[in-house]
Amino acid sequence: MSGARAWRRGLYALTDGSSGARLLALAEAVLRGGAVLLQYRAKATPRALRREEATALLALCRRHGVPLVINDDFELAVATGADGVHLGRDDPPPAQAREALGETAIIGVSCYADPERARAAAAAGADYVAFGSLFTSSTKPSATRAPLELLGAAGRELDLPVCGIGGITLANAPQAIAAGADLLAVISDLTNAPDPGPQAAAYAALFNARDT
Ligand code: TZP
Ligand code: MG
Repeated sequence: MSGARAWRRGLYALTDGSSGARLLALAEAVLRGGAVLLQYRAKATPRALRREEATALLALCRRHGVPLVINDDFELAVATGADGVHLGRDDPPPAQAREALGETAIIGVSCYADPERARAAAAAGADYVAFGSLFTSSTKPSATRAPLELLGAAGRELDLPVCGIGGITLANAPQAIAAGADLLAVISDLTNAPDPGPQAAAYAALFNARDT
């Protein structure tokens, strides 16, 4: 992916299950705003439509030089040519996704609040590890809570970007970054914003402020 935006540090925008024009407008806005990575997360969307949507999002991501990661379904990533997959405990193991997607694919693994799971993911070739929910999430209220300290500890131990997820807002994002998050995975604080574009830009600025 020559010309690709560096994806290892910054805003990781996740789609919210919407479809059609709303989905594409959301994706376009957050990409314009400066998201470094986009995840297609559409757990309730029928399979045929998922393929259509992933294909449309991939075209959009290519225009912005941003990788597209598919949640759960590495076969959809293979079928559409998306850049990677994000896997949780109910999904196939990272090694199986690597086999199917190849060496250059981005494979992310949910580690909840479990550093041992992050070690195993790193050993299995994950490209980033995610911890959360860091804060109370309206999208996934039942999610395990993960202490912020896990972010820094994992970053120091593993040579991988560390992603924080769950209940992240512009108000608490600086705390997560200070604790060691390289990537902030966000849904509702983007989709609930009056305009997701400037909201994404405000997240991007949090990282830029620390980088300079
Ligand atoms: N995993 C832990 S919390 C969460 C996921 C997928 C949802 C994140 O959404 P939000 O709206 O940013 O809290
Ligand atoms: Mg999953």
